[in-house]
Parts: sequence; structure tokens; C-alpha cells
Amino acid sequence: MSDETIYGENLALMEQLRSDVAASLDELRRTMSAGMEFDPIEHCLSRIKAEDSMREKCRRQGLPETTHSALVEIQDAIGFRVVCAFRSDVYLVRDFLAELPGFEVVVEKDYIKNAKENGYRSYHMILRTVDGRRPVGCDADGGFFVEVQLRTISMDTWAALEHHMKYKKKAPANERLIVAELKRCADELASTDVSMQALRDLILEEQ
Ligand code: 0O2
Repeated sequence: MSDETIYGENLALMEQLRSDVAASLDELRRTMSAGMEFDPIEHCLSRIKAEDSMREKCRRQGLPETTHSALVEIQDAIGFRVVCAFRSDVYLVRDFLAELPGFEVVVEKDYIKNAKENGYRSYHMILRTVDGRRPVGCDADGGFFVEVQLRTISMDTWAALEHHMKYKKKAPANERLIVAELKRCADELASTDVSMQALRDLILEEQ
């Protein structure tokens, strides 16, 4: 049987959590902008996964449409995307999140150093609350999960375009060519990210 609202009674707490993580990231930006005169984050988006998308994800994963599936089995009900100008900023934000009070890191995947076969690059983290906040009404044996995807601007542009292609109802006639071109572009963008990082390091070194 499916719950009326998949998140049950947890929505208010989830919104609070989202707002807490967002506030911590804002604080990092303020501190770095004031002290180091640079903001490591270009922009940051966050969301609670919409009811329809979460139910669709449950079905896709063969899970019942319940609060347990949404908050215990699936770990991206609360999601952040942090977009940075430079690769080193991605790792700086990663280090900040790894030490975030009230959270532990339960999963990390470095798709920047180990890109997916299609060219996808991003740093993924799953955090979990360890401050006593945990989902109710779903047999959770731990806290709330928060998924964070960290990437550079070029990785983000690429992922958005590739996502469009993947989720198009009808595959384009020249799909194989597009997939190959996307891979080529991903590798070129990655190489440009590395060059831009080297340039930035050089410029900052001389200041
Ligand atoms: P949705 O519908 O976007 O929320 P694994 O089982 O370990 O291979 P898993 O558990 O899906 O992978 O986690 P992973 O690889 O960390 O991916 C989590 C999310 O990252 C995905 O959400 C996407 O949002 C994004 N992502 C991962 N791979 C790609 C990719 O090749 N292209 C693009 N554009 N985005 C990607 P989901 O799970 O698809 O769900």
C-alpha cells in the first residue's frame, strides 16, 4: 500500500535540514570571501525530491512507494548541487562538508578522478545526520540522508546536456554519434579544467 505523502510526517524536518546545510555553505562562502577574497562556490542549488519523482524512482528501483523506501532505501530525497569554478574548489567544499558538525559521510564517489565511461564527472557525497534527527514512521535505524553533487561549471553544463539526451522520450536518430561527441567534449572540458586550474595556481602564487 502506498503512503498518502511519501515522506509521511518528515517534510518539515527535511526542509529544516536542507536549510541548515544551505546556511552552512553560505557561511563558508562568506568566510572565504572575507578572509581569502575568493568565493569557492559559483552557485548552489538544493531541493527536496518532488513526490512524483520519488515515486517514479521507487518504481524504477522495484521498491514499494513508502516512506521507508524514500528515506531509508533511497538516499537522495534531500539533494544539493554545488557548482564551483575550479577543481580545487570542489575538493575544498568536499573537505568542508566532510567535517560538517552533525553529519557523517556515508558514501563518497569521485567521478572526477574516475570519470564514468560516458564522460560524466562529478564528486558525489552522501551525508547522514548524527545529531539525533532521524526519520519517523519508517523503521529508520539512522539519520536523514543528504546527497551532494559537487562539480565544476563545465562538468555541470555537460551533465545537463547529457541528462536531456538520456531522458528524451524518443532516442535521436544519430544517438551513437551524439554519445561519442559527448564523450569527446567531456574529455576536452576536463582537460581545459586542468589547464585553468594550473593557470589559476600560477596567478595566485604570484600575488
Ligand atoms: P535521479 O532520477 O537523477 O534522481 P550506482 O548504482 O553506484 O552506479 P547511483 O546509485 O545511481 O549509481 O549513484 P550515482 O552514480 O552516485 O548517481 C547519482 C546521481 O548522479 C544520479 O541520480 C544523477 O543525478 C547523477 N548522475 C550519475 N551518473 C550520471 C550520468 O552519467 N549523467 C548524468 N547527467 N547524471 C548522472 P539518479 O540515480 O539517476 O536519479
